Amino acid sequence: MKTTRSQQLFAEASRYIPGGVNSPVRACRGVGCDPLFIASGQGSHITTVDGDTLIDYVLSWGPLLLGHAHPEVTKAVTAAAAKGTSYGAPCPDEVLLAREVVEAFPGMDMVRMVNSGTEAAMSALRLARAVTGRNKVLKFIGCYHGHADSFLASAGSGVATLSIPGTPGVPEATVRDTLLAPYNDLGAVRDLFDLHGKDLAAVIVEPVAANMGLVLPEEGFLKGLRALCDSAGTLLIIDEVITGFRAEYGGAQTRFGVTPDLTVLGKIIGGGLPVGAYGGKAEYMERIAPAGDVYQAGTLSGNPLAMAAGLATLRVLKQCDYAALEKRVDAFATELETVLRARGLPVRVNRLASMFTVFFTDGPLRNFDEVKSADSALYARYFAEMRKNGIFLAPSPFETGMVSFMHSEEDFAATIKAASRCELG
Ligand code: HOZ
Repeated sequence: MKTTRSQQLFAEASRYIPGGVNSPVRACRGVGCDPLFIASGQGSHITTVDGDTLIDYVLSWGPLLLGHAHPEVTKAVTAAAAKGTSYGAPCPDEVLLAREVVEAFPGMDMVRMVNSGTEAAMSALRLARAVTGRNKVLKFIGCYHGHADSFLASAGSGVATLSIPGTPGVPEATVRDTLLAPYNDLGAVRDLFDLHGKDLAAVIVEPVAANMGLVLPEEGFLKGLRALCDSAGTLLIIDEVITGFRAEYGGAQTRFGVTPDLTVLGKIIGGGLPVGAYGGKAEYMERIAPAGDVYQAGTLSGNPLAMAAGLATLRVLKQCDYAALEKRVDAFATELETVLRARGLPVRVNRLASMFTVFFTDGPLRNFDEVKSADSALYARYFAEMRKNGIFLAPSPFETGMVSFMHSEEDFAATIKAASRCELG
């Protein structure tokens, strides 16, 4: 069989880059395939270096809610680039984007821009530790908050995809400070508060878990966390890297009516360029240097290109009809589930707003253990078959499908058709 350009590039990449990729999940090991190398993206589609065009439900793992190369975003980035790519000094768009972000989230008075979700989560935890004078953090099994030491224990996303067991390279003391509870299990959280409440700096949670596939919070879960944090003087950090400006404009915290002490953001606020941010109440945020004594810095933070892309993205999103997109995604997910079930497969398609995940199971999906009981070998076959039929899905059962405002009814119909045809036996 002829070697494709993607295969050639992957072979060459593997000589120079560990595993041939710059982030593990995209290597597609979780589904037993080689990665496709992408030449371009437009709207809801990507085109590979071999000239194949696919409907894209990865969307760079979430930021492209406006699809690839949206004209407003491209115009803003191009104009910014013409004026220089980095100053290492403040620029006007930083102020505008900060105001836009602060106004979108009810409990947020101030925000600090960084370069990735990992950096944002790591910095938010440092701030929570400084504010409380405590060290421990509680995270949920299967949730992913980037790759900082404190968050790698039982993490979702690539850690789950590659079944990486512990966290080699993470000091034992750091591991000891990370407490773990199953997602949606308030009882387990309560037990940990009973034992460690006075040492607990923060609880960090994905308000909708999106790094173990899409798992929804049960009624009362997020509010229960808020109440427990209040009773122990622990800060609640809501990680909206995936859900911010996607679950709705003001994020999942607005949708579920829970105000955190600190919010972690990424993806969409950079419109596809590398950005993260963390924000919250002024009394906490003013502890950050140079206003306060908690050090955190970055030459590329508030980068003019990234700020321009984020600002253009949020301005367009503000005019978008989120409810209409959610209704369309819901109908699409229902049809997808029906088509796959009609083939005799156990299947559930979880969905919320413009996110969805196909799980090959009939069982409940409340936490990572239940997610793991879904048939991941079947997901791998489904992924490969769909890709052959022009549909680009997350190359792991522990990730979430993303839809953009650019996805059309024709895209959905083509996806359903591919699902009804793919060979899964
Ligand atoms: N952590 C990303 C998904 N939640 C995957 C990033 C990548 O491999 O590109």
